[in-house]
Amino acid sequence: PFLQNVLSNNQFLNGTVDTQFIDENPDLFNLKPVQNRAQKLLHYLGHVMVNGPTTPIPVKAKPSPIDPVIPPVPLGEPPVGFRDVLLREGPDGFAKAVRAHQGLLLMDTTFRDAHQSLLATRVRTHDLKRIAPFVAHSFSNLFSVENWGGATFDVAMRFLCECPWKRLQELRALMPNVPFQMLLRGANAVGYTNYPDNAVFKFCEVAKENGMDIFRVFDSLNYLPNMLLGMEAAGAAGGVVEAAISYTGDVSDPTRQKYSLDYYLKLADELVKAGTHILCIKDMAGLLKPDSGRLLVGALRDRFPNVPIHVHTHDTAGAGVAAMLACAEAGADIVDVATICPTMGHCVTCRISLEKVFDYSEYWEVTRGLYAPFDCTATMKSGNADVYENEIPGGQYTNLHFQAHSMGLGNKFKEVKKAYVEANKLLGDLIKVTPSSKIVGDLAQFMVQNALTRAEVEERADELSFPLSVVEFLQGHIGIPHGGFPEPFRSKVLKSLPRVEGRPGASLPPMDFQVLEKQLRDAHGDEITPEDVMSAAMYPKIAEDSSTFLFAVELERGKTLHIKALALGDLNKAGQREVFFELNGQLRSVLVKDTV
Ligand code: 3PY
Ligand code: ZN
Repeated sequence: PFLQNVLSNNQFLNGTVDTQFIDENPDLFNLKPVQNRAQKLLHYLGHVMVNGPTTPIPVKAKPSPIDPVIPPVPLGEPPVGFRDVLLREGPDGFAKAVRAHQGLLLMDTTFRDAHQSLLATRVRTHDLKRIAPFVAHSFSNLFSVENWGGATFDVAMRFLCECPWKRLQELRALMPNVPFQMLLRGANAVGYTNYPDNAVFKFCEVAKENGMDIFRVFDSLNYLPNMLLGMEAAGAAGGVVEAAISYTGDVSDPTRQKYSLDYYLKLADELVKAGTHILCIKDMAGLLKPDSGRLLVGALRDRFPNVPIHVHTHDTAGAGVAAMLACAEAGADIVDVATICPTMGHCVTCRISLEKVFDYSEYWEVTRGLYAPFDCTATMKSGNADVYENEIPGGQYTNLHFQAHSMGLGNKFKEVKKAYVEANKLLGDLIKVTPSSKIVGDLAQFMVQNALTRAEVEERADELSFPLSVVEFLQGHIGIPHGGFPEPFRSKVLKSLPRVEGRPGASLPPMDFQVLEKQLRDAHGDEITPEDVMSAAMYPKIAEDSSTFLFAVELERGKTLHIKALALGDLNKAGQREVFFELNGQLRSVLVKDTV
């Protein structure tokens, strides 16, 4: 409005403007407020709550209009499953029963890792809940359903305006018989950097109270002190501890010996010594070829005859099913599957009704269509064996591809992947998984953007302005990589910057949950739960912005709207939903067309 006023001012238009102009024309400041800003904002929020976020996306794909068919579920309680053993006998008895079980067991990753990798983590609680009773009734003999942790916590709050805790509670109520499994990033919990120790312990405690059973604990550098911390936290909470060794390189390749068979076996020794209930090989990039899987799992089986072995993979190159079957033959007790990849349908050896698998796959095939704009297949049309070279983990592979397309740099993806290989070498050949994979990715993008080769980066390391994540990694913020930090690169980048000695969490001051809770109560009223406190502990800014809490929107200086999302109404005949808000203490509602 100020500019409009200026542009319609005669004196201004005549060009007779002097320094007195502003003082002599107070009318310039008669700014009419834009009307209905609050109502527009409520409409926008209502739209996001009903139809999901409208993230700018690089593809024209629209959500499919076809409604998923929810397969029928018999009346009554679902059959008894492995969770019954866990509740009766505790984590030790559960691990014994798993090891004693004849035949291969499955973990279904559809509720977490599969959509994290293929649909940008966007599957909403709504679609998970619709199929949950069917899973409980039809697949009661699953080892577990992986449905929480990893990136889902962050994405639920950041993009879906959902409370991750509510998701866990609701699924627990619908699937009482199947163990739930989550991915805990060790000392990084469900975040991207190390938290104080007490935050990791408290997080596990609250997760267990909300129904979590099995904690897959990894560290992005396989840094043992961080892994032990996460394992201790999960164990102290009463959870089943599944220590996961992140796999990279190729154990069967004599020329790739930084991560050799001996390296993995020694790490496994430490994890078993620390009392892990289950040992996991976490092949987050899908690098485990059948021969390597046979070699690694066979050696672990011989060494630890009593410890259940669980193998996780991705199907980036298309060899996932072959690798999992090789691991099973070599003695793995549990492998991971999804309705999508490696498909559950292939695992016909697993005493799961094929007919039920068909219904399940059909539900997800159609539901997947609802997420078409986020589907990696929108831009990625084939398997990618180049993952054996670049070792990019599944979720990051699709993410980087998507990002390159969003920026109109689809043709640069190959360059980004090549730079990723070089960045990894610069950093000393790391295990690459969240968050170390992001650090390598940030360095790769920095190299592409600035057209720098590895040799140039090495030579000019003391003068370049590296991404913060790279600097912090070199400072030791997420732990110490196998083989130590790369020198002289590290010293050249850091110069006199401080270095963290040893395990980062050990030198972080404990988090004060009482203070945090009080801050939340002061800002949002008394309905703050321990779960809200944990959300704020993990992601202070995002939890604040998420619909779990009150929004405070400052329209202009001194004019703040306090908005609380209250409820979503049922679908009316016109295909709309009424969305209820509290706006500055008063009840308001908007009607929003449900386009999903
Ligand atoms: C995560 O950390 O979210 C992962 O899925 C790592 O593989
Ligand atoms: Zn994975």
